[in-house]
Amino acid sequence: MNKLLTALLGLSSGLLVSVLFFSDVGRQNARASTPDGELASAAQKVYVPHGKKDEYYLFSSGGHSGQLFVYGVPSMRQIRIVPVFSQDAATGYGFDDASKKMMGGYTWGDFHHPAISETAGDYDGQFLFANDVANNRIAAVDLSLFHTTDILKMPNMGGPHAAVFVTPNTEYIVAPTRFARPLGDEYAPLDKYKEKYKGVVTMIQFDRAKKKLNLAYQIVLPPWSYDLSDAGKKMSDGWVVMTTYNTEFATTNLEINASQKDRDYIVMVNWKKLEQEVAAGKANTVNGVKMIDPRDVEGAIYAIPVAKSPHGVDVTPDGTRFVASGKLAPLMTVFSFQKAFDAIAKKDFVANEFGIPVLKYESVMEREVDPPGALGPLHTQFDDRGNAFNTMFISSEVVKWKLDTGEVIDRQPVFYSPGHATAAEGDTAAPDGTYLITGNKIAKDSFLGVGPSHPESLDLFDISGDKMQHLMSVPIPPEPHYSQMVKADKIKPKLIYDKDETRPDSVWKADDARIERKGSEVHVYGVAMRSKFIFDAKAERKDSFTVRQGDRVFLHITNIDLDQDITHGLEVMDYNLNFEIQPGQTSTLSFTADKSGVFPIYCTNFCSALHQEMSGHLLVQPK
Ligand code: CUK
Ligand code: CUA
Repeated sequence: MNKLLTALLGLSSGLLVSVLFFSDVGRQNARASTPDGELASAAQKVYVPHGKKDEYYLFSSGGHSGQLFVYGVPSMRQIRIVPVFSQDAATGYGFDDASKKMMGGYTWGDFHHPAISETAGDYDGQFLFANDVANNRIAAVDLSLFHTTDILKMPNMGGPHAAVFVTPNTEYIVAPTRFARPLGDEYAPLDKYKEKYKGVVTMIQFDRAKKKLNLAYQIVLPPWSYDLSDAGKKMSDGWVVMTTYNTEFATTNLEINASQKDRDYIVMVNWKKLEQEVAAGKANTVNGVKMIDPRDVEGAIYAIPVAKSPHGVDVTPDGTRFVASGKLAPLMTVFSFQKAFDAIAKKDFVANEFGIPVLKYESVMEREVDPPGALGPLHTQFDDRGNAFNTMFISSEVVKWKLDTGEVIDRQPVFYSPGHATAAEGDTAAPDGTYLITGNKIAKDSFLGVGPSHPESLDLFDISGDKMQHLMSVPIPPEPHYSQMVKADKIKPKLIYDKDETRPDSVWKADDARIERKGSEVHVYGVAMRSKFIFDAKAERKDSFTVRQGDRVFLHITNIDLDQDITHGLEVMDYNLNFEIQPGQTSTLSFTADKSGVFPIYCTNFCSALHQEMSGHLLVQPK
């Protein structure tokens, strides 16, 4: 870690450690001396008594846990963990047939950036999209059920880190890659990096009615690393901006070799133009996906020089500008879309890199914002009064500044080392300007010790005044990258599964529970209800069933308790099986009964006073 930071700053590691150390002591002292009145005001602002609900949902990425964490703001109570890319024992996600198939053989993911579906540049609260940087997948979560409904595997990609960002009407979910790789899963030695390796952006469409993700087309790019991206809105609608690093084409020791040049690039791509060209049949097919080279399309791609190895790039709520965060350069750079459009019209190019026209920095840059001593800017968020908020990873603070003038208005310490920040509705066309949350990588002394590794944390700020007020810190499992904060009334959770979610294998009446044998396949169409399982309505013991060793068993279980929060679970002892069935839901879990004997089945989700009695037996007759 220190080595990395040293490389970032070009400081000796001893000096760097002391910089960090002194700044932390300063923070601890500042915190200890907070006046009682301020503490009481902070406590009052986060206290949500029972019977009242939070104002906002916070949907936080779970990083390498692969899951989605749901919090209420301002209480910061964790309400739910929604399994997305990783198996989850409690719900049976990744174990039941449908979710197992959706996960495509993977058992985990690395989820960095959630994106709520948008209509007219505003969160519409219907779906949330997630990226898996490790296994090149994008997921869709249905926010009425808080359930992952689809996962799409993307070919030709090398880790969709700069994903996912939606265009203003969710026309596309945009997923640029982090690592360049040879296209079509081909082999090519690293010596051939510049010729054979490619960067790729995947454009995905989402069918809201079918709740399905579809690969639309891919854009092939130079073998740079694409770090973050954002979609234009209003006057910049139709464009996507992306930060790059490693324009040095380093293939080893990146901490040094990818930080050589003073400038990397922002890449601007016009997806509306590319969409037309793809529709006109101008794309090749690589690995089964339509792929277009934007250099073949006039006006589709430009590069803008930016301070070396930038991290976040964020489009302002009005869509007129985008802010790049320096990471290795201690400054934020504000670029103007209008200036970029003018420079393009005037062909104000300074170079051509890999066939991409490079716009003149001075022609597109509007201002550089360089607060003294603020180090490691990573991400930018916005309020409704023309202010921007930047996380500073190294100097461990949030900086509030005016977009129009670059004037720094406030700086507040963060505990510690923030990555992203999330403002209320902060990346929409209409931010709220109420709360800001930082996702912190280091907790150090903040909480009771739990061994050598500490939790990550979230810091909550009230940003409604001129000065930000730190309200509280909460520990969070790894790893908070980006999150989104959406007004609570935009989310419309269902109380029970709809009948239209019903599948052919649902059973709605206990009397219809039955067992059908097809050769060596045994299909159990059963129900779960308070406080029993009924697998076979005609059997003497309705809650038990018998199969032969080696049979393939399919448990299709419907929870017929159509009542809020009456969830059942079903385990099969010694078979390593458990899954959950929510009210009105039908789930299928299949397994091979390869062990003979008697295997108790019980409900794993405490559902009634007679929950302990909710049980039965699987009997497996030996061969
Ligand atoms: S990244 Cu984590 S701090 Cu993956 Cu969005 Cu910037
Ligand atoms: Cu059903 Cu416990």
